[in-house]
Amino acid sequence: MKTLVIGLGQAGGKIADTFLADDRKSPVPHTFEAIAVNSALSDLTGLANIPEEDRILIGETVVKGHGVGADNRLGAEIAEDEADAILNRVSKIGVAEFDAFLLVAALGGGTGSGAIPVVAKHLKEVYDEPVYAVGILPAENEGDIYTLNAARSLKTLLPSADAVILVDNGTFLRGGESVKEAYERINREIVKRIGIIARAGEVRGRKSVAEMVVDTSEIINTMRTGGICSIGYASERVSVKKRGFLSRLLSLFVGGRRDQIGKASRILSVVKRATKGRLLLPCDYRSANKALIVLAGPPSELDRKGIEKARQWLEQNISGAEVRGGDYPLPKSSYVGCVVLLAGISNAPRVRSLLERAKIVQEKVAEEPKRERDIEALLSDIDKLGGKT
Ligand SMILES: Nc1nc2c(ncn2[C@@H]2O[C@H](COP(=O)(O)OP(=O)(O)OP(=O)(O)O)[C@@H](O)[C@H]2O)c(=O)[nH]1
Ligand SMILES: [Mg+2]
Repeated sequence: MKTLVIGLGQAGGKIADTFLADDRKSPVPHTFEAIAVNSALSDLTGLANIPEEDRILIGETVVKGHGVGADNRLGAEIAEDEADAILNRVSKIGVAEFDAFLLVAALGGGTGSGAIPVVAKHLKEVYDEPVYAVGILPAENEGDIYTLNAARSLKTLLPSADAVILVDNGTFLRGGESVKEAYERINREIVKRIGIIARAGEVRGRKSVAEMVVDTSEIINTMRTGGICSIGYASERVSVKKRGFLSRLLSLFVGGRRDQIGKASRILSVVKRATKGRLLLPCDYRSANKALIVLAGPPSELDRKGIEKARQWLEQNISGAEVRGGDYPLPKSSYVGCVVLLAGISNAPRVRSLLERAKIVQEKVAEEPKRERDIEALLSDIDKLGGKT
């Protein structure tokens, strides 16, 4: 699935930049192209891979290239005012060669959080290609303003984008580690998982073609339900023996079936681990409406029956009935890796706790002007040093 990534704000820009770096090293390059949009000049200059002409500075007359300081209402206003500049760049890159847009932003900040629903809305108005979003949720300890920003941005984004893949920064923290120390790892994890899904159906220049191809329409159909999506990943090392003709012929009669059963059960166990393990957004996988499984690895390990069995297992366990599956042959790999995309999730405790906290913060913020007025009123009762008034 050829994808145009638009990174908004600092986190979005860094992740878009990582998508490009990863793409150029991959066996199927040019599956991703990327643009970065920001109101902070230094964030844009800090990018390493996105070409200069694809870095768009917005809001220069308002914030003078310094960012919006976590004010996502200002971020949204700036993006609305300068939507034309973003759309012009998109049309110059040429949308005809892309199958989908992928907008990426942290929902807790200002620029990306405010801009992401605005850009999604404008793209949907102009283009037929699906608009997907990756939204980064703040870790729980990042503070109230991030929580409120994320809740407001998410509420606006969900109806504007075709589907929203959520990532919880808090999930990936190791003991004692700060969120900042984890950024690079989280960003690589996002890019790896989405990269496998998008590249699986891209057969250009590929030596090994998949037995069960995951084509673009299957990804689009899985995400069509919209709503909240999460992505899981698990892998297992395999030893791929180089066998001669005689040994392969012999294995057809002796031990061949046992070999296949071994591979099939390995696939089922990797798929189960990817589904129940560390998802980008922790959630109850059983509440998903649709799912897509992509198995990547050496062709000899990608047992068709195993994938089918795993697909059936997931089909029986999620709330909806549509589970698609396919393989992505990587002849040189010594791992079998599995990506599971869960779409239309209705139960994610982290989203619930974020929205509950945001409601309390919103009420607190609404009360603040009243408290200020109270002090003013109290002060007016007090005489100045010089006497009355
Ligand atoms: N996963 C991840 N999260 C990040 C990264 N950089 C910042 N964040 C998170 O993003 C949120 C802040 O959003 P930013 O992207 O920095 O904000 P911005 O869009 O640039 O907006 P302003 O700086 O307010 O103009 C916080 O929750 C950070 O923890 C990153 O590289 N990766
Ligand atoms: Mg910033």
